[in-house]
Amino acid sequence: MTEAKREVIKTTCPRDCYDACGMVAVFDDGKLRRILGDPEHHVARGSLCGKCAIVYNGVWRDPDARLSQPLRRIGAKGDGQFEPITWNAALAEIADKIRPLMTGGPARQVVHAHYTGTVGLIAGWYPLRFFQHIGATEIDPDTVCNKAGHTALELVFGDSLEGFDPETAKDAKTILVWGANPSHTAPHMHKNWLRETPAKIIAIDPIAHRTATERADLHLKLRPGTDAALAFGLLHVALTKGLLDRDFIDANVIGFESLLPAIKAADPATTEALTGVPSTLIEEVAVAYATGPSLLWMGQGMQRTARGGNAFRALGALIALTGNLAKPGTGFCYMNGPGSRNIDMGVMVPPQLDAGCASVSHMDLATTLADAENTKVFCTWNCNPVASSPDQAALRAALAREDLFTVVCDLFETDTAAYADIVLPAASFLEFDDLVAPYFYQTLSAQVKVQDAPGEALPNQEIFRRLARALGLTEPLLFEEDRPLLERLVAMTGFAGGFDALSRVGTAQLYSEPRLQFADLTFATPSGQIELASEAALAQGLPLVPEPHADAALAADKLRILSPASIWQMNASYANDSGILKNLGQNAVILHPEEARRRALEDGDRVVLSNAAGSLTLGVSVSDIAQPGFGIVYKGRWPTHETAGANVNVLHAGRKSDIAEATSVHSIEVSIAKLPEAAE
Ligand SMILES: Nc1nc2c(c(=O)[nH]1)N[C@H]1C(S)=C(S)[C@@H](COP(=O)(O)OP(=O)(O)OC[C@H]3O[C@@H](n4cnc5c(=O)[nH]c(N)nc54)[C@H](O)[C@@H]3O)O[C@H]1N2
Ligand SMILES: Nc1nc2c(c(=O)[nH]1)N[C@H]1C(S)=C(S)[C@@H](COP(=O)(O)OP(=O)(O)OC[C@H]3O[C@@H](n4cnc5c(=O)[nH]c(N)nc54)[C@H](O)[C@@H]3O)O[C@H]1N2
Ligand code: SF4
Ligand SMILES: [Mo]
Repeated sequence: MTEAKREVIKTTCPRDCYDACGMVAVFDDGKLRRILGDPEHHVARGSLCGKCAIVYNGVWRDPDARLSQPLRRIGAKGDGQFEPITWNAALAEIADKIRPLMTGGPARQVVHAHYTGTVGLIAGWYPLRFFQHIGATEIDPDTVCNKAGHTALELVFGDSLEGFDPETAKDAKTILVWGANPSHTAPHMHKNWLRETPAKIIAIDPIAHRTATERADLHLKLRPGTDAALAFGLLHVALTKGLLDRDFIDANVIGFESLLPAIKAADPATTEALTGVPSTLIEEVAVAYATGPSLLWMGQGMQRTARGGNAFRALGALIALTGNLAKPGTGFCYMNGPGSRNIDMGVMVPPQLDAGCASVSHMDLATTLADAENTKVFCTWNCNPVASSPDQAALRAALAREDLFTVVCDLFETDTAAYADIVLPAASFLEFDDLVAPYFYQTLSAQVKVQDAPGEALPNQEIFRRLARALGLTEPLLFEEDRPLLERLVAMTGFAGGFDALSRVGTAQLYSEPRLQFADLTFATPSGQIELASEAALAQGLPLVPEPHADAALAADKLRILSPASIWQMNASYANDSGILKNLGQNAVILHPEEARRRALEDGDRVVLSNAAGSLTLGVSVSDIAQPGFGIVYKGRWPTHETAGANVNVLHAGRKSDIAEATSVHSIEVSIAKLPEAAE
């Protein structure tokens, strides 16, 4: 027997994930066998996360499961009945709908929603050129995810997109993981980065997730929505123990005096009463963090609350007043944007293309789509709103509008695609070249084609080039090819040898030494300093300084619902893989044993969660990873797979956070009622 000739191609996972794993596609005799973690990649170290190991060798490579041809609707909206059509016919039909909206100024009646289905720099950004050029209305992508945090950090530090360099963990004595769950959302950081650092790890999260239980030396199990009060409590201890950094404050910080009264009032007993965190732990963590050097990982989960922006500003005060910045082993990380590698995304979306676009919060998606006068065409790409966006019932009703022409561009026939007039099949990251700028490490990675796209599926960028052509547009930037763009983006980072050289190594380490965040101590705020007191905030209708806010406890008959990331799904991507579905089991609300007892509920009971936005029937799962006062329902199920035809977003009315009209999905309140057996 002769041995198969084995070859590998390196590529990169472009999911919206901190890890950005290097991968290898393994070929035997020229046939693609498996997608594995790249053994040479510093993060993956030979293994993908459990979910990607399943789907990249499952539904993502199953040509029968993928969309492979453009489709035209033949049934009622929402039924998902389609007939295949040619690309030319599909694009001509879409162009016929858009063209009349382009006369006389920006085509704002064309509304588009997108997000991070892929974070590839080309496939994630290129289509924006088209929508900017025609002057469409954009559903502001970050408002469904992390915009409150971005805006708050911009107010305080002038920048939210340059975080600490993870390489500096070797210099840190303490790492706070605050409102993030790496065990689910950054699995290799949980597995390796947090295990290998010599620093003391402190998790601050209402949920006893695996990072809190397996990696952390201490876990502050605060009540949801009480982060700002906790930050002030930590500052109180630091103040009384003389651990504030007066030199740093004098040189760099505006607003310390305005915050002092609230800091003085936030003694440990008061803070314990507000947050539920024992005062001894508050003191211990305050000393550890303030003594430093300390890193602060600012999770996206914790700003998805009604006062999430205020909470982030309060954390900004904690960082600044303890001087945990601009020294080895200090800093905060919300995320590292492409700019931390000198990549100017203005190259991808040149500002001069903007023909007068409008922007609407994702919290207003359903009402925007229901507005027949102002919304005529709706296009989604890189996202699945029916599964992931708020106000699910209202959104479905709006999408059912006969006079709304809907175009859905995806890899799969999602719940959103079921409402499309035209479905456009997208190629996946395995099927074309692209670049990934990871948002934790400040590295640069190549995404390399390892197989052909199924049928006639095309990369996002090619789809929108063809649509521009069908519309008769002539702006050259709408037709720029991928390759020169890839080369320009690589060149900006200073990596020598271009895209081909990068493809050979997979991931490039661009810096030889850990970088210092805000090394030159200049801040892009109006004053050039760290603004704890912010006139810009006042102008936005916010308080001048952050407040020690803690959400009040709910009435006894109400329950707060947190719906964070599941270990088996990537947002609502992956829930159509049979292996994933098997691992997920039945959808449930997780309740603490005490909470379950109080409501006379047991494991396996069926309950209805309801509020003004909608209702959802779920099983009960009793576990002490929750606390009394809230339940956990993981995000990411496909509504169509659920008996109720809905997922947790049917309970989210689209309530906005205090800053930037962003999501407050972790502030959902519901009533909970037990279903009699056999009812439903
Ligand atoms: N209840 C609740 N809801 C939430 C959240 C929560 O915490 N709780 N989190 C929110 C957050 S943080 C986010 S970011 C959003 C995410 O919400 P979405 O952006 O809607 O994310 P997904 O549901 O994963 O949808 C991504 C889609 O992109 C498709 N896709 C992948 N690659 C490509 C490609 O190359 N081209 C095209 N055209 N499509 C592609 C995938 O098949 C998938 O259908 O959800 C939000 N919703
Ligand atoms: N497996 C997996 N990985 C993912 C995703 C996924 O869906 N699945 N989604 C990706 C995306 S789009 C994003 S934005 C990131 C998000 O990454 P993370 O921020 O890590 O994820 P989340 O799961 O949204 O929320 C993290 C934590 O916030 C906590 N939290 C909720 N309310 C509060 C509060 O009031 N205070 C505090 N302190 N904590 C609170 C939750 O208990 C949860 O443990 O993950 C990315 N990675
Ligand atoms: S989703 Fe994240 S952990 Fe999983 S393979 Fe991709 S980058 Fe790695
Ligand atoms: Mo997100």
